[in-house]
Amino acid sequence: MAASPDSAPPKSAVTVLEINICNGCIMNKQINQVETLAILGVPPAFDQPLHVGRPNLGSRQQFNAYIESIWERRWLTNNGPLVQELEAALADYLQVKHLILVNNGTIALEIAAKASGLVGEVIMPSMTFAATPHAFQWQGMTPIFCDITPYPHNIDPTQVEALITPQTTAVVGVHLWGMPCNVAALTEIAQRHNLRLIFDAAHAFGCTHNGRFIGNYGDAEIFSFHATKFFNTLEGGAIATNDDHIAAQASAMRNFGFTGQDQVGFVGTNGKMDETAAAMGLVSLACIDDFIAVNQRNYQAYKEELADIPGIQLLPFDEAERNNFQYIVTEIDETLTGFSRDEMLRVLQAENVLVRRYFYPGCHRGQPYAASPKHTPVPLPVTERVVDQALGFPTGTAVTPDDIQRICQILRLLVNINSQQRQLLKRHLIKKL
Ligand code: T4K
Repeated sequence: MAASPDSAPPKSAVTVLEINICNGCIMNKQINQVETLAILGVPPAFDQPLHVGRPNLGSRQQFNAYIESIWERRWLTNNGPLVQELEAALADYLQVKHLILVNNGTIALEIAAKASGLVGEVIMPSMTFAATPHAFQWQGMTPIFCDITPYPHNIDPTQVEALITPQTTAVVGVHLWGMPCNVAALTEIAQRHNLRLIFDAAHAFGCTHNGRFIGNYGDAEIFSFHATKFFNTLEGGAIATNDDHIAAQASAMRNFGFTGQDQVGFVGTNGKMDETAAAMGLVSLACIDDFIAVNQRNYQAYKEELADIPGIQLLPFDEAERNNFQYIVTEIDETLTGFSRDEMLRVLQAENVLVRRYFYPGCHRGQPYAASPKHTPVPLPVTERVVDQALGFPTGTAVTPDDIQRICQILRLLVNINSQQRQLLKRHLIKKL
């Protein structure tokens, strides 16, 4: 298959790079020369896109059987039997006293905030998905952004105290990429200032900290079981807590604040998980060890492949703990790679490797937070460096070690090309903007 004239690289680049778009090297293309890069107009390395967040699917047969049972029972939602079964199974898995399933991680955060009595200002990292600050802002609270540590990319406890004001009611840590926050330091600060401590553990289901599952720390922790998470319930989430009062409040709040039939105790919302979501959760739970094993295999493959590529630093998991390995995150150091993170992203996306700039440009630079300086009272230099350098790679059950080897061949080629080729490629990237 030859490249069409439309997709051929510009003539100047063809001449100087001596690009040779031949039939043979394209079908099963060898990624060993600049001219084999799809950004120059030849076909991509992958026929189908490789996604970050392609859902893991368990047994279709088992899922169908659950759907049949839902059909038979005519019990579709409102604390149905599958929701109750999944709730008990997840509480048991995490060894936590209370686990309250809800319909997504954002609602889990909103309910956890309300159930913990939060108002006023809440200190949190900007280096997170928009859902973290939005859940609090949506309820009339004020997210105050704090910087992160260079590794892991979590809220920096040494900076939290300076942000505490008389309006502060909580600190929210995010266990980004499933890597635990400095729980001890945050707990100490929260206790000393009489603040609530909530963890956004959207990425950290199945991970431990000091040998204990995430879900057991702070006043409450929340999970996301969105389709893109390694363990999913289609859409879904949960609040995990060992606090009986928070659990009772959260449980009622997900059901409009009903505390009994015809009895509304306080304001609530509709955070109920339905039976199909719970069915998916039960199917996913049956395969959770397999999903983690695949993620770990892929992580090891990236680790080995990236080891000899300068300037592409894989964020390591603490292998003394249990990890879910669901996010493969690197930091790109342009001074060593010769290409910026965004240039690499464009080269890789042209190859159908849909890498992601999670969480660019940082919540503090998005609305409504950018519009008011009150959200960002201090500079966030580490966050701003990381959002410019972080690049997330595809993993999960849809990705194989061969895919990873091929992805890393592209990276190796980019990092090792000579300066003349690099300049030409960069000019080409600029032209394509
Ligand atoms: N806190 C944190 C720290 C979070 O990261 C999140 C969510 C939350 C709180 C809130 O939890 P939820 O309310 O969402 O439960 C995704 C997810 O929508 C979001 O859940 C997640 N974090 C965030 C990090 O990522 P996108 O914008 O990356 O999704 P999208 O649609 O681009 O999908 C990613 C890739 O996966 C695509 O390339 C396509 C592929 N895909 C996606 C879906 C949904 C599939 O192949 N099949 C699918 O069904 O946000």
